[in-house]
Amino acid sequence: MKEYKMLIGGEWVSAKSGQTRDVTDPASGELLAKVPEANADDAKLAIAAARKAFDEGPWRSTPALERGKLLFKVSKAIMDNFDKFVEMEVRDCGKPRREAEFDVGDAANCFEYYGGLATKIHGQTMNTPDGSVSLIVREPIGVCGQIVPWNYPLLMSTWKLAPALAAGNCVILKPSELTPMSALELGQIFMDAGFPPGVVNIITGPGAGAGEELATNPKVDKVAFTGGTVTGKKVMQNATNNIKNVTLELGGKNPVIVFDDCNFDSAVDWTLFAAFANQGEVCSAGSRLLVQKSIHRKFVDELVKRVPRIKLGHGLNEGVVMGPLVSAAHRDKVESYIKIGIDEGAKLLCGGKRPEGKEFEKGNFVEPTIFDDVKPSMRIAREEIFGPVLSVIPFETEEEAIALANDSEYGLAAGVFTSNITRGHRVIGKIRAGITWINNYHPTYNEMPWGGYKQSGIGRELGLFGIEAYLETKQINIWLDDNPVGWY
Ligand code: TXE
Repeated sequence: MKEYKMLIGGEWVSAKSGQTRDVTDPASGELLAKVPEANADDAKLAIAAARKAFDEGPWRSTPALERGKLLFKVSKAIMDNFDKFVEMEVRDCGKPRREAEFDVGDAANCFEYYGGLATKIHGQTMNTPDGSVSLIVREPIGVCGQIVPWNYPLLMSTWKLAPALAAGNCVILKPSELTPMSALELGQIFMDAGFPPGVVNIITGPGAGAGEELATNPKVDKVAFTGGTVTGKKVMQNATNNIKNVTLELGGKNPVIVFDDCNFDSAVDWTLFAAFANQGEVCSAGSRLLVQKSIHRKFVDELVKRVPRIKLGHGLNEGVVMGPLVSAAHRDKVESYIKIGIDEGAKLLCGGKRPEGKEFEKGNFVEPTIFDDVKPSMRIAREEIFGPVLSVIPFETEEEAIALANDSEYGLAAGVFTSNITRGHRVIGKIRAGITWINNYHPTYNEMPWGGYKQSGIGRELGLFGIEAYLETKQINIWLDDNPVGWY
């Protein structure tokens, strides 16, 4: 058990109230750590530290090359501590080891990517009509509040920190109260790398209080949030206080469309991964399977046949590819949706319950669950469950598949399986979603923009778009004629 402090203004501090929160392993209930329970007062201190570092500190004038090199150091330190981070992520949020390994590697690569981009922030020059020399320059936005969820603690922290720092901002990061450990460990890496005090502040605490303060406080220039759509709406409302720049990455009810001309085996494999990777606790999870009627029965039978290959258990155990849900409360929510699905008349094909056996007794496990004959109007077809629950809806024509796919308040991700690439392009072109795949699902690239249409969010993270989200734009017009114009 480790006792953590949080990082404010370059110092490791306790919460002003002295309160702490227990962090437990969702697979075993084991106490892992105690972390400070920040409230709005602590958030205000962190905001003041970031404000001071931005307004008075050396960060804005630190050459981009130096900022980039510091981010390279962070990347290297993550890789030097690869196993430690992997184990921590598995224990903290319950993911299987192989997925934690992807996350830690991706996080290191993301810091490296944005370290490289720090020196590639360019402005423009314009030929203005009166002959002035006109420049467009890019500047950091200022102080950024960054609020991240519990499903990818290290990676979501990274997606927020790396571009913001590359662009020259100062930040206050708040990880989820359920999974704060890797963000705090990252804090130590920032200190060791030599970031000036106050440039990176990390506070741990709940959304009500600490999180709300980051969204509301007028000294914060931007708030970037990843989490549920209901919370995202609150963050956006609170951000109107001082018209903050806002980036939101919210929920999804993402369709996977399988046509009868697909590569059958590969489509089955990816469909299971789409739905059940990270226990389905993924905003981009392919949780709605739209499958063409001509192969519906065969496809669903094959899915069900392969489900027993999904080994549940503690993510550190050999061969485990599905861990527990993050908390007992979240398991209750997922189980309530399973009950809703049964009550609505969907056909439960497999799962729907907790696994039996001693190793599962103390964890928040739910078996991979597939519902067939789901009607598009059912709640399990419309609402984000955020667990290992797949809803299958059969369709007949391409037009019907597109209409069903778009029949959602969300628009985060989508997948299409077909061996007709023309059809693949045509269908994806008509789907209102920001992240799409043809003939696979989930691979995510630091170079590619991540974010959603409709109620799945505003703005994009990652890639060049990700650094854009942390830059202001200024025009500078230079008059070259010394003679008075004679206006008056
Ligand atoms: O997330 P919240 P919760 C979805 C998923 C899940 C549901 C609720 O469907 O079942 O959201 O999960 C902070 N002001 N996703 O309640 O509330 C909070 O402390 C400012 C989708 O765990 O969105 C945490 O740091 N901040 C998702 C972060 O917001 C607030 C990932 C996310 O918490 C706040 C997670 C407030 N008023 C859940 N209230 C995705 N898109 O990946 C909470 N927070």
